[in-house]
Amino acid sequence: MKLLRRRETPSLDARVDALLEAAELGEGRLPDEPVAAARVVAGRVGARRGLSVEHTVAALAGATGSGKSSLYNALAGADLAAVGVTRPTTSAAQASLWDGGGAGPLLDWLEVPQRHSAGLGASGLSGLVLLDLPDHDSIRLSHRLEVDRLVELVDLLIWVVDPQKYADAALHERYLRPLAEHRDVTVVVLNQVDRLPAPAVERCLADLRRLLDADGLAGVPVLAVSARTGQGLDVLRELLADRVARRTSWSARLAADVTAAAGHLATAGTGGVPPQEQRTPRQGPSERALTDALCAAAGVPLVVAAVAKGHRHRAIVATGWPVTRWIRKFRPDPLRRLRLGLAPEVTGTSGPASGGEVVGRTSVPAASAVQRAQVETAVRDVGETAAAGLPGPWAAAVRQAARSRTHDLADAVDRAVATTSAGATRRPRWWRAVNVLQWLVLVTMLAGAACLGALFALDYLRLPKPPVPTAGEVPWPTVLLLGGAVAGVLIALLSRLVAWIGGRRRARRTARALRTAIGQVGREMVLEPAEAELAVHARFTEALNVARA
Ligand SMILES: Nc1nc2c(ncn2[C@@H]2O[C@H](COP(=O)(O)OP(=O)(O)OP(=O)(O)O)[C@@H](O)[C@H]2O)c(=O)[nH]1
Ligand SMILES: [Mg+2]
Repeated sequence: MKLLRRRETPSLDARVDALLEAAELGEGRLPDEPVAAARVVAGRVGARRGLSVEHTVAALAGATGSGKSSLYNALAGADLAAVGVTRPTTSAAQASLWDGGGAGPLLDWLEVPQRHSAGLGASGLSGLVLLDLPDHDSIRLSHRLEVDRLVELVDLLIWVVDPQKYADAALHERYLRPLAEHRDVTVVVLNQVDRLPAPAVERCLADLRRLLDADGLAGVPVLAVSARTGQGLDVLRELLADRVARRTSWSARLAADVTAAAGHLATAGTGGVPPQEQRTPRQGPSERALTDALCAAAGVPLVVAAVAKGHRHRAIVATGWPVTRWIRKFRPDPLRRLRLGLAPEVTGTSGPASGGEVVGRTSVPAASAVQRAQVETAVRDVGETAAAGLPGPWAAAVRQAARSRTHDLADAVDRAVATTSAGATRRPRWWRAVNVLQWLVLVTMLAGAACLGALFALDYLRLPKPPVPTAGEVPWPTVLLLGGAVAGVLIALLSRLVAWIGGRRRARRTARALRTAIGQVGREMVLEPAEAELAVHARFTEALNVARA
């Protein structure tokens, strides 16, 4: 049960950590203001919890003349604060302490030097630090700044209003509405009720409650009091005694601060739009389109054709008829012409993924303007797909992340092409065997030719000819010469056919490998940055959920 409750409501520490994490993740992606505010709140939590948690700082805040100082004096039971007829009267905050031992550093942190001792334990307010604040709607800027500063720091806010000005827009719009999260540490006091007839007090209270409901402060205690006659002060004292005894206002206030700061961060992140269900960018049509565009821009069809042609070219050089194959050598290797098929000179570990740099590029023609535009469109589409359903700033961050490495894309793809095509020059083992066979056949042919030459010479010199063995009618040297020639040419033609098939297969394999390698580059340089940004957003949302709990 305990465990369950802990999971439902994380500790203040856990919430602050989550808020800080969300602020960190939002840095540079969201507007600066809510990010900085979240950090300030986290700092404040650390500072306040290091000070006396045995004391509850309650501040009397309100418009000039509402009777803050009068209430302050009435609660303290002494004329500590000046109550004047000239407005505004109070210009600096002062503090009244009930059993204030140990509250010094707390008041130092609050920067309230004026302190009074209001009494000891018997009052039931032991541990209360009551502040009388200047007027929040002051004509004096210093008053407003003092109020704003302390309203951010105190544990409990007591808003003092009077029957004339309780509906004042300045109070509701500038303070109460933005502090809606702080309803657990807010009390509203309608002072000067002695100036109203009893039925009017009820009407006034009902109207005030309606306004507070509209401010998001439904359920906050609203008390009718009179500092002059003492009416309702008992109830106020009781309420304060209860809050002080609980000693939880400080943490409730900080928790509300964390909730509000997290809420502002969330609003900054979503622009008020609830995040729709997200699609994962991987395996989407946009990835395929990106790979297509990158392959086209990298000249893959050209490379694949060159792989097939290069394979056939080298096969002919290796297995052709030795008498004519040398002619081939004058023709350039189609693959080498693109500066491909050579092991790339990589100054890194290996492969395009290592980030190693290929010295010089391949000679595959650069992508056309149309192809480049298609790559750009595909990259944008990946960003759009990944950002789909994300709210404004996060969608922008994801789109930006998808584009972030576009300038390196062409080089990375070129490296992938160079590395992948390096494997396309492997020489099949049968080439060597056929080559040996070709030379054997040639030697046989030459032997036949030599024999015939010798016979011709003997004949020319009119010398007796030795008996020449025959195969049927045809003498063997002739069989060897012609048979060798025919066999050489036939072997060459057959090899060509096999090489043609092999070239086609190798081209197909290379096309697949190139597509995989280029797809990998696209994934690393476009999809993964976008996904990383999506993960940041997911962590941000998760952190905010913890912080707001
Ligand atoms: N009738 C009546 N008058 C009150 C009551 N409380 C305060 N006053 C009078 O209202 C005037 C203003 O009171 P202060 O206590 O000085 O008001 P304040 O809110 O501290 O004003 P600033 O210090 O200027 O912000 C004084 O003349 C008080 O006597 C009350 O409950 N009933
Ligand atoms: Mg005053």
